[in-house]
Amino acid sequence: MANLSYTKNQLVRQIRRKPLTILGPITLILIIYLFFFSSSSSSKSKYSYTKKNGWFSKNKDSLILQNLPKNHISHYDLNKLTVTPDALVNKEEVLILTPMSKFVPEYWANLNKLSYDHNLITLGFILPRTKEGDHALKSLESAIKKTQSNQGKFKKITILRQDSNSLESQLEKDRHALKVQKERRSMMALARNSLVFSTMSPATSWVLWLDADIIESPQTLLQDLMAHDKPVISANVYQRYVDDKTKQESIRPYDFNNWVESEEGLKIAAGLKDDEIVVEGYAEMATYRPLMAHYYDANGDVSTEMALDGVGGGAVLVKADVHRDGAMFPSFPFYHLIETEGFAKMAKRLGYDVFGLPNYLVYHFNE
Ligand SMILES: Nc1nc2c(ncn2[C@@H]2O[C@H](COP(=O)(O)OP(=O)(O)O)[C@@H](O)[C@H]2O)c(=O)[nH]1
Ligand SMILES: [Mg+2]
Repeated sequence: MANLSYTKNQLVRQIRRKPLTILGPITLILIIYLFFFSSSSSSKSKYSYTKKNGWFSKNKDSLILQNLPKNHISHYDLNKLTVTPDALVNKEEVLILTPMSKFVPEYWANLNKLSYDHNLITLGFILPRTKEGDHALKSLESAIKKTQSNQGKFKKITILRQDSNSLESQLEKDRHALKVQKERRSMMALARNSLVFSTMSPATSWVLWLDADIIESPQTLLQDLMAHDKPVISANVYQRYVDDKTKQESIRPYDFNNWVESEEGLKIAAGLKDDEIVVEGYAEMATYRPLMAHYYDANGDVSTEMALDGVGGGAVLVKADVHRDGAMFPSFPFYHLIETEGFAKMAKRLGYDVFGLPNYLVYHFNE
């Protein structure tokens, strides 16, 4: 008893003489406790879902509001994800997706020359599980190693190996040309869907579909397409070749899947069975659709836009929200369309406009 009152008196005297030596550490411990435990103690649930807007909260204005606990929960506010014609200024992330059966070095060189900030670019590939795919994978991996050890490396690269069928296994079978086309396009659709659904992140603003055999484009491809601020916009895919007669280098249209629907096309579709598709470029199915490939004007304005109903997959820029809303590549007849043409239809059914740039050329490899 005597000891206790002695200690108490000593303490009171100490506080009177040098208050800071005792009260200082206590106040400090109190502040630390409040800082770390205030948010969890104030909410009833284990984790807090409220925005931290206090003095000390980190990333107050960033996309990731808070990561709790120990990064087990990531919060992304899709309202803060911008998709604007000023994409580079706004540091918008782009996902470039390529289904790849062959590795074409010129494609890789062209990709590396893109002038959009590579720190904002993620790449995604899907390769078929075939011998050709094995070969492409080796070349792609060694190209990636070189690029990623240099300046200008990409933010992230994902390579997927396809679990669905691909053309090699289908070649032996004897089929009607149109049927083969349907099978081939439907396999491509599955590959594209696997690719986009496995690689798109909550931070993706734009998705560029770029085929592995597009070997030449303007360095400003991304910025140029973004500037149009369209949900879906396709470049015009041409091909360089040497004219047999004149021996002159020339260009010719390559991709006929960028088209505008026609009365004739609709009439053909109306007469088809549920599981049948319309494919462009077959004499058996003359659709008389206006094809963007034929609207190229060498003297025309490169930024001329053209509303489309079908797109190819050569070089198409898509606002990521179009995919997020559910637009994918139907592997089944969707309004009698599949793959990229079915995608355009689906985007339109979701309320998005689809455009093409007839005078803006990218070039397909010439085998
Ligand atoms: N993952 C995957 N990609 C493929 C397959 N077949 C073709 N590709 C790629 O898909 C894109 C379009 O195919 P391609 O044969 O060039 O079509 P085309 O240009 O319309 O004749 C290209 O990037 C090809 O490398 C396949 O079976 N699986
Ligand atoms: Mg091709």
